[in-house]
Amino acid sequence: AFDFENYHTYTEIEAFVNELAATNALVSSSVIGTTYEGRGIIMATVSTGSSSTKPVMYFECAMHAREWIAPATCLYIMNEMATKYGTDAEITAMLDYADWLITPVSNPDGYDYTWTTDRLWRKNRVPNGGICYGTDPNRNFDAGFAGPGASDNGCSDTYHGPFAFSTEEASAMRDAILANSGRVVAAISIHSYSQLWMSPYGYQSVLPADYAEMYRVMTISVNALTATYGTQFQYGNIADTIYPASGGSVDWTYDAENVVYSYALELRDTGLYGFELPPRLILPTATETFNGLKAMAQEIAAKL
Ligand code: 0X9
Ligand code: ZN
Repeated sequence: AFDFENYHTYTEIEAFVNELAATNALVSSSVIGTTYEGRGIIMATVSTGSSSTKPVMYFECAMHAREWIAPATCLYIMNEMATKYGTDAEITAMLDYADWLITPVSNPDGYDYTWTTDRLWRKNRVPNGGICYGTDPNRNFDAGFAGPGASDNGCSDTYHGPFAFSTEEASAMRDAILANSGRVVAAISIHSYSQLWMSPYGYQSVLPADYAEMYRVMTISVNALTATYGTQFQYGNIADTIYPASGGSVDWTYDAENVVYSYALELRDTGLYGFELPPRLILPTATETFNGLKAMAQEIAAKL
């Protein structure tokens, strides 16, 4: 059985998702894009019906390669959703209401590179012509593209790329969202670290029209997360809570597809271990995060 208390290579993660799809009637796996180095970006759909028209909750994990707690948390959530339908009342209600789409490793080339070569690599692995590699896929969405908090230097960790959606990682997510256009009610981008729950915008400090509702649900979600083990999260809009950052996925899902519950999360910790969170903290982090997301999903179901 898959070991949720340790980190896994992309090959292991792909095998797990495919096996879950083969053995669990609620789960199907698909490949939403192919990276520069030829890896398939795998997405799991957890749904009670194959021709569902339910609302969609989209979870994008590990757009940044080194943030290993993100894929670990998303795999835990995927497994909980898939294996506790019909026995756990909350999970049953969530899957009766919505389909859950989960991309556990949104940037597999970068993720693989953190296993083989450089543990702290962040971007994808597209060559930039000179000696530097990689575009930051979370600066590559068409939402304030090439604005504040993004670099036009291919050697920078926040390089936005030559044009919006130049990366397979960002365009694959765009296409997966557009394939469900009108159904997506939540789009969650999972990162580490800093313990933050954030809403649009990142590209400007101006608050969106839906900020009051975004903030209301963030408050409830963070309270549920904190109630689990006492972990403190700050929350608010991206630009003021962490820093201005343009071209991010959740600004795009909000602006382009009107997804009000578009949130970017920074999971544990606040810097003691940083990106290298010890494996013993995977389950506590995943559990509290899932509790926050369950509270969010319940609010959305009650509101919409
Ligand atoms: O800089 C980022 O992309 C994120 N922080 S991280 O340390 N994980 O790199 C924050 C992203 C905020 N979200 C958007 N700008 N959409
Ligand atoms: Zn990140």
